[in-house]
Amino acid sequence: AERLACIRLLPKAELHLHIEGSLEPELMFQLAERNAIQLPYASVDALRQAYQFHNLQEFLDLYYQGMSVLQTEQDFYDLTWAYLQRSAAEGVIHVEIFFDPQGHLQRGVDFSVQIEGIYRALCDGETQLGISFRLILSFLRHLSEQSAFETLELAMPWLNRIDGVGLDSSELGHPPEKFARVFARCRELGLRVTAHAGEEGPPEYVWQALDLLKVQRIDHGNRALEDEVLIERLRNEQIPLTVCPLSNLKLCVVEDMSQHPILKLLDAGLRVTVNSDDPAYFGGYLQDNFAALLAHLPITDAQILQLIRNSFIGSWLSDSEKQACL
Ligand code: ES4
Ligand code: ZN
Repeated sequence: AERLACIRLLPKAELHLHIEGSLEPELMFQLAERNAIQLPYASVDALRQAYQFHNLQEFLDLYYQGMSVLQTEQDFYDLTWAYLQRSAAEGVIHVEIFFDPQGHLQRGVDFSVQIEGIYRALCDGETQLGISFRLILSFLRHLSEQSAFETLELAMPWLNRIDGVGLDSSELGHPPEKFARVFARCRELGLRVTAHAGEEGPPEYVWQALDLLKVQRIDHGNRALEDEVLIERLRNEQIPLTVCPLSNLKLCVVEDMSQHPILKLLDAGLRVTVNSDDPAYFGGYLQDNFAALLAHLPITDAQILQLIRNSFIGSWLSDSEKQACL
């Protein structure tokens, strides 16, 4: 309990957070009512009951359904502001958040509505809560390369507010190579690049993310452990891994928290960070993820400090901003 109190007080960064995945059932119902949308659940409790997943796809089905209540700029603001308030209370001082524009465009919600709401909350978070931020446009990998290019085109007027791009959604069957040309264009535009890889997908997808997308981070990366040569590559280049313990548990990427590979990844010398991914769906925010590690793994104080330090080293803050946090 004392160690957890210390973790809460330490300044931390979160690098892997889908803002739509921070939509708590209570807010989902409020927004549904505000927008006259009928949810297929009788109550907040009934909705929470449904959060039992056997794999990534079962989660994604509810995640895309849940985000359908987000309609107005104010909805995106309220969503983002709620996440920032919770994070500030846990000692988070820097966030790098994903948003999924295609998940909203498909429903007729303009790019400008999404980004104006999210960005205004992020700016308020910086001034009122002292949380610095980066914003990451994530492409849905189950959609086509063309859809990703079209989304990038819609983002062009807003590139001054977007720091980088990511790649998320259904991993199996949608290898990084599908988006090599999109990511090349993004890099030409000066955007930073990251991709989900090795969550459910094989080590080959992590190789592709590195070699074809030329990513600066790997989101998840658990399955890299199946490939010694890949581990050596990740260690040599000190590629940050944004690991998400509670997410891995809820999506059955690991059988039990005591089986989580995070200590193996750390012991292999990789730049591992702890993140909450979709906290409203997976049972907790950053602090809850640390609590789960402490409860189920023989993690040392030095390892905890390393994870927290890695969250700044692996961030997209400038070197001088990082120095101020380390
Ligand atoms: C996601 Cl956990 C996870 N994996 C892949 N895509 C996602 N989108 C939101 N959460
Ligand atoms: Zn994720």
